[in-house]
Amino acid sequence: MSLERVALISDVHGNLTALDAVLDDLRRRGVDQIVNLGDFVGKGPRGRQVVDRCAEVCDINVRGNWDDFLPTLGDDASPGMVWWRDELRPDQHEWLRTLPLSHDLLMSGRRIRLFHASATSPHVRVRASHTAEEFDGMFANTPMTGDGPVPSMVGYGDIHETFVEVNRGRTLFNVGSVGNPLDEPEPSYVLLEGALGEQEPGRFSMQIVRVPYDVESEIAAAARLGMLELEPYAIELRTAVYRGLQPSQA
Ligand SMILES: [Mn+2]
Repeated sequence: MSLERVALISDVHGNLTALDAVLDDLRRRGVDQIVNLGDFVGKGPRGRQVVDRCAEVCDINVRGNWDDFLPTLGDDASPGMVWWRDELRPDQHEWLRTLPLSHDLLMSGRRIRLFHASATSPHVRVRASHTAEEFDGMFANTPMTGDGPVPSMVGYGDIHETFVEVNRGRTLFNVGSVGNPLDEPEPSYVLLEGALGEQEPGRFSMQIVRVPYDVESEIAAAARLGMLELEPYAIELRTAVYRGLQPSQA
């Protein structure tokens, strides 16, 4: 029996060069479904094209924290934020705000729950080094996730850092980031292989895939488009060092 392949991508953050490299990799491998865990916009220069591309090619799109707050910002926000907000079309502001916050998959008997940051909210962050309570919370039903069967696997984005943790029959994993990876500079995504919709346990695998792309061409596009906060973006893409941890550029 042939198995299905589901790709989980996240945190594209307006980096169209990285997204296209990952989509090309997906086409070559052959996937049956693409699920995007959110943060389409902000930080990078081409949120508008990224939203359009994802709306077209992803089967499921989930809302991230940036997708949730960016469209609601007023003109008193920082100039960088206003630039990212206004780079999007009004219909995209609306589209982002209507995306679901959680998505459940059944694959080879595994109940897999997917969301952006945590079962509480896209704005509540759970780091790779977390407490036991935070781990439990990722598997719990909440007003955000609804009352479906509780998952045995949970996948998320938000922290831009891949990891897999198995603890007493429950697997928590992070798919990392396509457009703004902070564990290493190469974009990551997760590929699940199994029998989609199948209740009985069966063949199953998950892998973390890394895709090289043209970082300098992405930075040049940001410069050409006049994106603000260019320097911290360039350092993040080249070195995977988060802007909050970069030496001050005062
Ligand atoms: Mn993000």
